[in-house]
Amino acid sequence: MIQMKTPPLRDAILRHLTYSFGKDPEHAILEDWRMALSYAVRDRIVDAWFKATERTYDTGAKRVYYLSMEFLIGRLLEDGIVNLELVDEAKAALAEFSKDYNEVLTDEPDAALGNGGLGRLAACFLESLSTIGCPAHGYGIRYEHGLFRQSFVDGRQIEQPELWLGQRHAWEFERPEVRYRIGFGGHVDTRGETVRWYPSEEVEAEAFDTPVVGWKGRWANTLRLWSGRAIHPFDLDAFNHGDYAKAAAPEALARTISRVLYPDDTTEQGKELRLKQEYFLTGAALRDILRRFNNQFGDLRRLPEKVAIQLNDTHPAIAGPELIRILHDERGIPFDESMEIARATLSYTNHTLLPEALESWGEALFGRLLPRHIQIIDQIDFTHAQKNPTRTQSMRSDHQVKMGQLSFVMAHHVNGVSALHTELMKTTVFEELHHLHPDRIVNETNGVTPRRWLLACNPRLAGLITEGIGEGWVDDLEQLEKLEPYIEDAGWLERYAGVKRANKVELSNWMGQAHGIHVDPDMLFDVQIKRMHEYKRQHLNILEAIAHWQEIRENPDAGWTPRLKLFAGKAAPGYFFAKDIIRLINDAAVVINNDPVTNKYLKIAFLPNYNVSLAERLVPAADLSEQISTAGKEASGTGNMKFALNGAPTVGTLDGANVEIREHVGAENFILFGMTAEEVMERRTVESHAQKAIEADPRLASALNAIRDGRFSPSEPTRYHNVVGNLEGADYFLVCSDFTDYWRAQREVDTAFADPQGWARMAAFNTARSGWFSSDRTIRGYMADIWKAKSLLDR
Ligand code: F58
Repeated sequence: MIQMKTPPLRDAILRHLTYSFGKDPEHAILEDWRMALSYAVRDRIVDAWFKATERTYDTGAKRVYYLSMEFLIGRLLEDGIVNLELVDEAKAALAEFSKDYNEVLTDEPDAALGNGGLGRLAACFLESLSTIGCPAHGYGIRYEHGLFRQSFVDGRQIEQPELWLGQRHAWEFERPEVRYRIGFGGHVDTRGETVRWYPSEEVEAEAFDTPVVGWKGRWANTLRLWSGRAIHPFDLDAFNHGDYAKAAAPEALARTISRVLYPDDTTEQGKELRLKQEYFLTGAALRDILRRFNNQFGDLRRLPEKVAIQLNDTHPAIAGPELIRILHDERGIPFDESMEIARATLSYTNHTLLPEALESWGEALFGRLLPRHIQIIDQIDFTHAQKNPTRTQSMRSDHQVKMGQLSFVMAHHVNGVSALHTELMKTTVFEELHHLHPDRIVNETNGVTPRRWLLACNPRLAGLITEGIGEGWVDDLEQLEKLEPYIEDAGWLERYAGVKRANKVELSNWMGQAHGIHVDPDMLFDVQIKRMHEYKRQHLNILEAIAHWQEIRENPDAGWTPRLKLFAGKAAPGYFFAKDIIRLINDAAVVINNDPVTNKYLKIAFLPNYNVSLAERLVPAADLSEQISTAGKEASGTGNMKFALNGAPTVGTLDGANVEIREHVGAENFILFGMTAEEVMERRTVESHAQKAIEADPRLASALNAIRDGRFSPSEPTRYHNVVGNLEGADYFLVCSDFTDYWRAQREVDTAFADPQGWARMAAFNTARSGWFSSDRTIRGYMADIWKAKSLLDR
């Protein structure tokens, strides 16, 4: 490899400004500066990247492939700067040109190539894989439009297309030489033992690579995203006949496949495209993996020894049948052996037990798009049934292809994402398969990368920590426990509280400037930020706020703890109930914030367009973390970990990773409420459970009445009848039944927050004891228990 001397960052910026972008400092616009700095940082990442690639080849090490329909990476410039420890140098270099560091960083669009936790987890994992030095690739889709942009008009969610590629993007390398043909439809030809699939439609997948650098630039892996292209991009004949639309049609059609990220709703037409996207990603990734394997090792029987493929949920589950198809149909390996090789290579992570979120495909659609794969699935199913004669459930029932069953059977390990969720997998969706394969389900509780979610987003706290215990915590987060003795030191605790206060001031200023929302930073910042979903129960939160408001009005001088309730989150465009909840929160905010009697004590704000960058602002400034899902429904949660780490105690149920957070930080530093998963199942069997809860709690009844009477929607009093009707009726997520205890827990919070030192202690214990929730720990778990992969860094 050619070794070049690394120029000072300042010189590199200037060089790129001049020669990559053709601008001098006088004429450069903000975007030019952002691009020049990004290229200067990227150059250094590339050096680490080449070294890592070379070492992986030289050692012949096993490689990990993480297949995911989503990578919610957000902005990348700060990530690179922080991991390469260039913060001071970058600030100084920009200052020389009178440019503000933060302004340059925030010029970068937030790449929202994911919906929520599942996609963000994939991004944290990539960073941890690089920090650990495990050879790995992420494979995904290069969506032209990520998750929609959200704004509010009269409190209602409006969706607009997201345009992250509308500005210049600094991080990807186009690989025009890496292209694969991906087919759909057509027919299957069987001649004796030989089976061949002849697709009727083909598109090309083209690779775009983004290097992902780990801590201190010791290692870098690749995120390879596929973009759709037409094989024959242009119909010259049509063009010559003057039909310009027809001439451009092949290109438009092929590009549709990587055009937009699915925002989690399902129309029939949309479903076909989604299935195509899933096969597009998986087919391209497998060809690429096998090409690389073939170049280095050859013998396909060694695939499981050198390759571990992780399926992020069932979305890439077609990998099982596709790998068998390649091994058997194309390479001539007997079916059963192909199935065993595939199974020994694949593993699957489950992220949800919600029945409506478990993927299944109508067999007519599936068979039409993937005629050979549906045959292979039947053969997998048959083989599995023969080996397990007591089996009752099949991969095909009710004219549906069940992707969860397929993924389970085709994986050597299946993991849950928190301890509770893993146990529930064994007793609910995968009960039968678990009994047949008792060693297959394992737990790998989620984690978050401390580089982004503490060091980068909360520099004040990171500084205080490093001052006390050194910087070892950054890639060994459990070292945070060394902070515990400091918590007993009143002076240190005051500084810890000062950090939080400064973060709150910074957030308040930003909210004022960006959104015209003015708040007092001494209020308790109570934050619920996540996708909008009934099981996450944002409506429980707003109901409690309304009840609280009513109580303050009745007795304004009772010494209330001032509180700001902050919300952010997007609802799937077709999820009307969730959109009603957004509107209700916004409507309630108008009335409550304008109430002169109460607004010293209670304010509500819903910040639009929640994304990774907004989370990075909110997490460091939160006093209280709302994790209030119906027990048994949130597989893990990862926002809960970010808040705990940054010193916001949780008010929460015993759900997902909340359970483990409470165990780690200590029950006295966690505000628990609500039914357990077991009690939830029991409660559902109680007739009129919601009515009973309402009759027993006048505060709840009164809050529901206010909503029903149009107190927050005077121009349209019936606006929330559907919401109230649902809560008083089926109330599947048990909002009413958990209300009273939630109310009690919130008053416990009020009392605790009124003692600033006591609260700071709780917060600091949350930080000191959250080290276990690093995604480095999670990835080490996957490496040891599932992938059997090793780090190539000498430590
Ligand atoms: C989330 N799932 C879980 N799905 O809800 C959360 O508890 C967990 O912490 C996280 O995964 C990581 O394990 C999730 O984010 C999605 O966004 C789906 C994407 C595809 C469409 C349906 C939603």
